Amino acid sequence: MKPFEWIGKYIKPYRWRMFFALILVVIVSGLNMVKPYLSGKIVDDVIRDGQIHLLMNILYWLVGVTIVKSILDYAYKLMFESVSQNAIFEIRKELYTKLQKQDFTFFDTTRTGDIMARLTGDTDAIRHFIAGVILSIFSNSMLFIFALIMMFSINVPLTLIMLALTPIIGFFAYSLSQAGKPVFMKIREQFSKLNSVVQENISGNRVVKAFTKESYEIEKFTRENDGFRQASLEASRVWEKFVPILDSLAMMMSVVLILIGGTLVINKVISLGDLVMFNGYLWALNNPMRSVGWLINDVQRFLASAEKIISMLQREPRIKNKPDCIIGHQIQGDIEFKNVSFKYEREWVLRDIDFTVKAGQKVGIIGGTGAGKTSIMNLVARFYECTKGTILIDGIDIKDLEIRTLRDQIGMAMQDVFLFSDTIEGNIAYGSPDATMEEVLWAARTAGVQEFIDKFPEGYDTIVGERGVGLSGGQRQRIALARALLKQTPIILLDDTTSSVDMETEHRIHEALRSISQEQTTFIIAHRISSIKDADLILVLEHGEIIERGTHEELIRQKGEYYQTFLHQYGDIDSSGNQEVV
Ligand code: TTP
Ligand code: MG
Repeated sequence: MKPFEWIGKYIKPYRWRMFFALILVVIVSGLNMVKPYLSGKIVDDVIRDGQIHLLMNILYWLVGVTIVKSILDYAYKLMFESVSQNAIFEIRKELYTKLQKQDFTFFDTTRTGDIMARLTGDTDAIRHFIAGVILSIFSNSMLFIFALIMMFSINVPLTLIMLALTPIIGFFAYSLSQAGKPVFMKIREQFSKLNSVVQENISGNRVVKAFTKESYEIEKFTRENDGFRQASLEASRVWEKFVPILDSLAMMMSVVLILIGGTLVINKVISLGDLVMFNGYLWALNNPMRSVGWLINDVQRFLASAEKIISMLQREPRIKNKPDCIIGHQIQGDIEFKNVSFKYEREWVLRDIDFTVKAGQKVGIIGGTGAGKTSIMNLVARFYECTKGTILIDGIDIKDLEIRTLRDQIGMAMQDVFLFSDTIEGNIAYGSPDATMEEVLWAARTAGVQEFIDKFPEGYDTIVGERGVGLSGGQRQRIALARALLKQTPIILLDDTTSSVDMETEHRIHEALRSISQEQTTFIIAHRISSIKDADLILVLEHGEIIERGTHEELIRQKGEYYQTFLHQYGDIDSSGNQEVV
């Protein structure tokens, strides 16, 4: 979609308001002609002809016109502002809604700064275009036309001469805008660099302190800060070079006018009042020419911002509902991976993954770092689509299920826990806003949140900071677990959820989990054997492949990779694999 056509869509609901505002602009431009006209009248009728009684009338007119003009000015500016604010309100809303629909791949490949820029700087460029640029183009054109009409009515040749001179101002103004363009672009770029340095520094403040890199960070900031200063100074230099030229040209036009106009007055072709009038209209000829360069820049800036916003609005997520997807299916919990292979980009991350889980069974997944455990979870929840093979839930290909139907029935505790800056209770109930306090407490007890909650004087009402600041890693994990459990879904995915809690607590949590999740199909990813040893099926993953599978006992008997891990974690106390050890 073309930017102008696109923006028209947002202005259309307010077309009458816009139309009315434009009418007011025409009236105000007309009223702007009154003052020079009356000045001419004063010179001719009052001063030359001595009709003193007209003076009061003229003054009344001047005051009246000024008041009406101010009121109308105020009214149309407000109208334009309200149209632009309403339009960008819609644009922001659409952008944000689109953002919610985007998949993991989008967020993997788009920088936060870019998304923020679309929602702030770029939408502001759109606002400026509607409230400033459109208005300015229209009102300048009106002034130009009105002034020309008035000037032609005074003297045609003089008007033609003045008109011939205006393109010179236009040319210099355009050159100024072209010279200014890269500089202003640089200012904006420098500003966004400055912003990202600050943003990263604040997010990473702990790492900065831990490695005592404060001075390095200050240096980094100073570099960008200086870049910003240089760019701004450069802009002033360009500006200061051209503005005197523009001013002098405007002055030259007055000189030419006085020269030629004066001669006409002496030769009695026009009156002195006419010359005064003419001089008054001259700015209405100059002004549009002076603005031309900036308006072109502003239009270009609008086009650039609009194109970026349009492309974000048009970007379709790869993961989306099929037109005939199954909505509202009540999941039982049978899960089957059929020859599933997967890559995020180029490298294969999972190869030929093949397993079946019956509803209510517990699956443990163990394997080294980067083996692909989290990726399996990502596929079950359809955060990414498998590259080859099929994933079936209750015999239905998950690509045929409505995304919401699927994800609403999956409780998930992710590996990198994210908590919102809200109360602990708010965080636990994030996915289940209708849950009663009893249910929240039950989830909290099961996940072991209850065990540490007394340490906080405000208990469940304690507000946790951004990303969970103020809590230990293990505490955060337990809140995330409670959040997943509270949803009471037929499928639960726990990714490394108890890695940061002590063995003792972990044991209690797993006991509690076993007692509550009889009917729930549960995936537990872990590095510790203790977390998964009771699973109905344990998958041992290595470099994206299942190298061993079975129950704990079977795997111990196989004396393979799993057995080796077991020996590492429990020592050689009982290498026969007898259960007392674990
Ligand atoms: P994971 O599936 O994240 O590996 P893991 O969960 O088994 O590892 P850990 O125990 O450390 O949690 O990653 C498998 C590979 O996929 C790894 O090489 C990194 C890559 N990968 C991506 O390229 N993009 C992603 O978003 C993720 C999650 C992984
Ligand atoms: Mg992982």
